[in-house]
Amino acid sequence: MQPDLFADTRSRIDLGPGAVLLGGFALAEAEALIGEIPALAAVSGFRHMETRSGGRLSVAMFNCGETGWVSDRRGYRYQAIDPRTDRPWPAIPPRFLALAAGAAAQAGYPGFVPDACLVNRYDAETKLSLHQDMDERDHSAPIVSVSLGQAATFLWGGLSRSDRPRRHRVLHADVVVWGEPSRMVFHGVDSVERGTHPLTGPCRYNLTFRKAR
Ligand code: MD6
Ligand code: FE
Repeated sequence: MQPDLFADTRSRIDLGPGAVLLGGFALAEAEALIGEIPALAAVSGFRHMETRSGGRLSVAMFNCGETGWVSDRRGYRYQAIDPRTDRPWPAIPPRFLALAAGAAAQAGYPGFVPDACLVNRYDAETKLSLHQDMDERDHSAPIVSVSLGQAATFLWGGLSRSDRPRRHRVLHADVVVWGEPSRMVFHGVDSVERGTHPLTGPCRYNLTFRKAR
């Protein structure tokens, strides 16, 4: 990892116990992270997954890692085989793993080794309603969520769905890490900002790292 040249200007926002927004944490690596996405997408591929109710998720996604999160008419789960290709998901690139481990360590979770990385693409107007990430078997590990490209509003609620969420702007290269006792906090994404990012155009990518098994 690059030395922390911008340590003075990076903001660190405590979201709650065990949860932090690391402003600009991925700046040195962001362009290289984005550069990995086309080759991964060529193996797996962005798709709008079906939901149990027959709708489609507005976020386009695929996974890399030993296991991956899927949604279809049977519900949500993790599986080692990509249902679109009938083959394993592509491996998590080493620079993804290094970034995720570095951010987790910075947030107080040393030794984070994710086995799943969900690659999300939010096109203009895409939102993700408040939810908990609860399909992982191991809730003792944190979640590491990397924002790339267009800025968006991240919603950070509480442990109850009715807790009113706070709104945090998440910019290119910001990383949010949350673990116990905030691991099951309701969160979401409200409105990707309009405009064109030099590295991603109109869209926002999000890499979400988990230990699922
Ligand atoms: C974010 N993403 O994009 C946060 N969760 O900043 C998520 O919380 C998320 O993108 C579950 C599935 C896909 C996601
Ligand atoms: Fe989530």
